This record gives sequence, structure tokens and C-alpha cells, in this order.
Amino acid sequence: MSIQTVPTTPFAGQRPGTSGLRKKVTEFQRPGYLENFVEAIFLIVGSGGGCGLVVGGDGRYFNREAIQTILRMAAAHGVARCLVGRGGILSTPAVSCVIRKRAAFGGIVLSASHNPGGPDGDFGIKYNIENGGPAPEKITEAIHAATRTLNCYHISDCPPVDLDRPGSTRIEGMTVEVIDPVADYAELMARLFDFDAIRALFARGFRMRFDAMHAVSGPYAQAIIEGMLGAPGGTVVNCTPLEDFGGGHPDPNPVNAAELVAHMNGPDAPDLGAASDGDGDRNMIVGRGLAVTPSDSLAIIAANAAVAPGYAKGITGIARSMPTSRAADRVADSLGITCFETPTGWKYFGNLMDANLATLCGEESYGTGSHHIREKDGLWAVLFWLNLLAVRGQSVEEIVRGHWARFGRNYYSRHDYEAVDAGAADALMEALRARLPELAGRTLGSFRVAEADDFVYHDPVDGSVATHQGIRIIMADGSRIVFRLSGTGTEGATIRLYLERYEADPARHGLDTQAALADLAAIADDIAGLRQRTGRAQPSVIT
Ligand code: G16
Repeated sequence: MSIQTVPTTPFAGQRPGTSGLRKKVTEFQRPGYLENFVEAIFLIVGSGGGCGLVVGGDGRYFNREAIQTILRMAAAHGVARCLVGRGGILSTPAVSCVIRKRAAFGGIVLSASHNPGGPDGDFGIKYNIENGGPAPEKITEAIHAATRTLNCYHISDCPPVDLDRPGSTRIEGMTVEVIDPVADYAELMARLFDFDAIRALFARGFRMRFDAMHAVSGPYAQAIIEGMLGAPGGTVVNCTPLEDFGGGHPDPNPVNAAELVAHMNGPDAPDLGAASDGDGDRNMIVGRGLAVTPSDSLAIIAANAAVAPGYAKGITGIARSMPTSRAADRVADSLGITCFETPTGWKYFGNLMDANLATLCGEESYGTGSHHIREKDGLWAVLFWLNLLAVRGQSVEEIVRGHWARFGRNYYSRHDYEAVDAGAADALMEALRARLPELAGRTLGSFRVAEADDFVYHDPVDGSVATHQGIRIIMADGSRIVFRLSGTGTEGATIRLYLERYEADPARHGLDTQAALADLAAIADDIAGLRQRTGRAQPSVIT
């Protein structure tokens, strides 16, 4: 065994996006591509001064190869100890949990989240810091800068580590510990939620279907929901993580989890439907005949936080990403706490949680979580809903409608134009930016524009500023049109259009969402020239 210094040259485009570096698997397989990025990580974050590094991924194609490379490079960089999930498996929330519980100095997460996997699919790598959360922009930017000047990387030539055998091995001066991927996480969940009440709920005949979408949350959901909470076998479906997610798109929304939604609309629908994504940090909640929007789910969790023992003392604040609906803001107002508005990307919540300014965080992109870790957490959200249903004894629909009756309903939808020509997408955003000054005060259809800007975030904790975070057109009645470009796609550009309309009157809470938002969608198309500039007659995905 010896440490090799391998000459290399920089690859263009290794700048992390919304959530780490995501590219096609074939790009990551180019000789030196992964190694260069990992070298840059270690150059910036160092070897951890004797603390551990957590490594794991969602089990997608190339996960195992990438882990072996990372272990050999960690050893070459003098890391003392690496904790790896058995089989290379660790969900994103589990990585965050293990970093915090075992006081590791950081973690490397291998996942492209909800993006499809397999040899022609996507792969990704992300660095998390010692609080368990995604590295903030100052670190990701430094890593990117380092990738641009590399001329060599360092790696041990040791043989592969057996990732399937629990226990310790040594590589150079480093210990590799293969750990149970579920245990630490399950223990944390049992402390946050009323497992006795949920067990009693299942014992009363409550039925649920959890669709793990052939991805990483399967083993976690099986161990906790079927194992610890006593749900009948078969409650968790598609529960074995597959390298290509069974050819599916492991994104829990009504389009990609259409099978679950159909089941929940069918004659034998169970009481609760839920799904999680590729790496286990997203969630979708579905009642009989009703899919709960992520924005509503955040608001409902916030309004009912005290039902769960982990939140019985109350919440200090809420944070939501800018495009997420303002349903949570109304709950925050009623509780007399702040609702922070941050740019898209879970990394922006970390400072707020560390400073105890926000307890609950959520995003329209099916992400919800709390300060128990520093990642969004799919199974956590599902367990919260189980706890809520157990305590309240109402159906999902009754809870949602009751919430709207109390706070009003924020009709909400996202329209995605995927794999658009990147130049055309940039031109669309530029043209919109140029129009912002003349939009304020104008009347568009039945709406008056109160404010139109390019969202800028001033972090209240460290004072950092993030610019160009999405274009907001805010109407006088609180309705909103938001445009931004996705930072997680791997093909061309994805334009996201977010539409929101507030309705206070309970008599008008039963409208079809798209019908309720049709005026705003037409205005958005008119202002941005969406159809004309993209050449698309309609969005590729509507959630
Ligand atoms: C990531 C981020 C989220 C973000 C989502 C969509 O989620 O962690 O904060 O909302 O991407 O980002 P974009 O709109 O830029 O594509 P995940 O689940 O992919 O890690």
C-alpha cells in the first residue's frame, strides 16, 4: 500500500449547483473527473484533525465505485476515520444525522437526488459540513476555484474495502468503519415522535402505503414503519434500492409518483399515501383523493408542531424558500414568530437553524424538515403526519380542509419547462430582468403589480448576500408569479414558473388548482414569452 500522486488537468464546469455537483454518470466516469473534485474538497476542508468523515450514497449506479475512490483519497489526505453505510448506503438525512451524532467533521453524500439513475442517468456528489448540512456557498465556491487549478491528485493504491461487512478495516493510517445505515437515524426518530400513539393507530387498523420508489428510503421506512411501528408487511412498497431505481424517476410528486396517486384515488385507498425520492430527503403526502402540496404540508406541520414530543415546547421560527407558497407565513403570524424567506437550496436554512431562529423549514420542491438535522428529511415528514393523524383522529383531507378554513388557501402550482436550450433560457431571464422596473404599479389582467424584483437574500446570521435568486412579480392581493432557472438539472436548462393565489373564502376552496391559477399562468406567458422563446406549447411537468 502506498500513496500515489497522479498528474491531472482541470475539467471545466465543476461548479456545484443548488445541491452539489450533478452530472451524467458518463461524465463522472471520465478518468480523473471524480478524483479532481474530491481532491478539491480535501484541499479546501482538510483532513478533519482526527475527527471522522461520513461517506454514503443513495445506492445509484456508480455509488460503490465512487465510495472506493473517496476512501482511497481520504486515506491519502490523512483523514483518521471514515464511517461508511453498509453497502455504501446512507440516505441524505441519515448522513446528516450520523455527522451530528458522531461529531464527524463532515460528510460526502453521493446522490443526484430525484434525478434518474443508471449508466445513462445522473450522478452527484456533495460535501456536508460539521453541523450536518450542505456546505455553504463560500465553501462550494472555494472547492470550485480549487478544481480550476489542479495539476495532481493524491490516492492510495490499496485494494477495495468490503462495504458489505460491518466492522473496521485500515487503509494507510485511516480506519474505515462500516456502520448500520439505519440505526442512528431510527433512534433519533423514536425520540422526536410519539411512537406509542402511532403503534396504537396501526393497531386500530389504520392503513398506509409508503412508496420508496426503488430508492434509498426503502430500508429506513421498512425498519421504522413496519418494524418499529407495527404496520403490516407490504405497507412499504418498492422498498429495495436499485441502481437505476427500476427505470423510474424517483421524484415524489403527482407526476412521477402517479401510481401512488392513482392508488389513493382508487376504491381501496388506504388512509395515508406517502413517497420519498432517490436519496430520501423529499416527501409527498397523499390523503384519500387529495395530494397535499409541500407548501401546505409545511404550514400544517408548523400549525400542529406541538403534537409531536420533539416539538412540544413550540417552534422558534419557520423558514421557507422564496418560491414556496406563503401558507406558512400565515401560520407564523398566528404564532407570533418569524417566517424567513430564503433562496432555493437547503444550504440557506443551516445558519437559521444553527442560530435557533428557525425550527421548521420547507420548500415547494417536496422538501420539509426541522432542526433535528441539517438536511430535509422525507421520512421525518411522513412520521410527523402519522403522529398528527394518530393524535387528531381525523383524515388527511379533514386536516387539510380544516387548515384552509382557518388560515385561507394558497392555491399553488409549479410549471417546469425542462431541457430547454440554455441560451434561450438565459435570454428569457435577462429580458424579464430588463422589464422589472416598468412592471411595478402596472395592471395585468385583474391584478395590480405591487412589487417586481430579482430576489436578493441577506443572511441575517452571517451577513452574506445571495443575488439573482429568482424573479418575483408580487400582486397587490398577495398572488405571485416567480421565475427561476433550476440549479439541479443536467441537460440544457430548466425554467421553473411558480404560481400562487390566495383565497380567504372557504366557499371558494374547492376549485381545481390549475383553473384557479389560469389567469396568472396566462399573464406569466405574456410577460416572459415562455411559449415563444422555448418553442414549447406547454410545460413538460406540472406539479
Ligand atoms: C435540491 C435542493 C433543494 C431545491 C431542489 C430544487 O433538492 O436541496 O433545496 O429546492 O434541489 O432545486 P432547483 O429548483 O434548483 O432544481 P434535492 O432533493 O435535489 O437535493
